Amino acid sequence: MAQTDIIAPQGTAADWTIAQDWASYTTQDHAMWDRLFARQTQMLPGRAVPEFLEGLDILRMTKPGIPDFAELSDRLMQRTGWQVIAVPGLVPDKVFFDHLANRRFVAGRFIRQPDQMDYLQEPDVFHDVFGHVPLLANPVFADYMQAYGQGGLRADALGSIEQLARLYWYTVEFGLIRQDDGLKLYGAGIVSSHGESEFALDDPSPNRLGFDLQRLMRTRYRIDDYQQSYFVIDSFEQLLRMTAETDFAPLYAQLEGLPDIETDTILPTDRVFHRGTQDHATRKKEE
Ligand code: HBI
Ligand code: FE
Repeated sequence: MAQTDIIAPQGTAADWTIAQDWASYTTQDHAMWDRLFARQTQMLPGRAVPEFLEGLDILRMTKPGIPDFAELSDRLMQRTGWQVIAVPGLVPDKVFFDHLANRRFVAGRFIRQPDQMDYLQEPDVFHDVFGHVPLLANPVFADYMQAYGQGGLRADALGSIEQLARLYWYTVEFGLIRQDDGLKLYGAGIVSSHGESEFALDDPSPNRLGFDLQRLMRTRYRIDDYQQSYFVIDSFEQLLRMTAETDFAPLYAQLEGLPDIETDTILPTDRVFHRGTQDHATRKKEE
């Protein structure tokens, strides 16, 4: 995202936050949340990492209707010191990183319309809150998100946001994790999507590859369709350790000399959990 539009729009605070104005949601808005919530909570047991489902309970997100950010923040604050604050839509990278570095998660306040059940251009409150917030109740994941924000501010200074954004994309948004009983979902973009929560885990099309920081930072990603490759971590501790303890500056310098990796490529050095057929992407291209 361009960093020229750093001045907050009118009616928005300098840090881009707005009031959630929970009272102004309509009955239809709450009903849309409930519909999406029911669909996903039916889908996710056994597929999502247990910490995600536990987060829904811990934060009482099982209560019907769009969550009130103030109430949610109270619970989250007690648990891990995070807050949820409302923004009008996508915010500039630097603003986004600064909030994360201070343990504030920014969330859209609007909810999708009935004709957008399955596809959205900008993150709405269901993606942001249902998808992202439950894991913020997990102390290790909560620390990872903060470390990512701090890393973002450093990457911004080094001109390497693109590389760091790939880390976010392939972990926070579209990450898979390996457990004793198989792969599980934890990425917010997956768990908030009905189609992708099936596709990412069960479809033969996409690659499922072991997480490797440098490799992942070279890998392009798709914003228009399901991912062609997913990356599998061993644990949230691995993610936190790597992000908090690695000096990314030499890594960025190394990456400058290396070409990007396409979204469907498998390298000889990859740890392959599943070699994708890429049928889904091929089919889409032929359409
Ligand atoms: N703004 N509201 C919002 N939500 C995001 O996820 C977001 C953003 N701005 C920038 C941004 N993400 C990117 O910097 C990250 O995906 C890396
Ligand atoms: Fe997201």
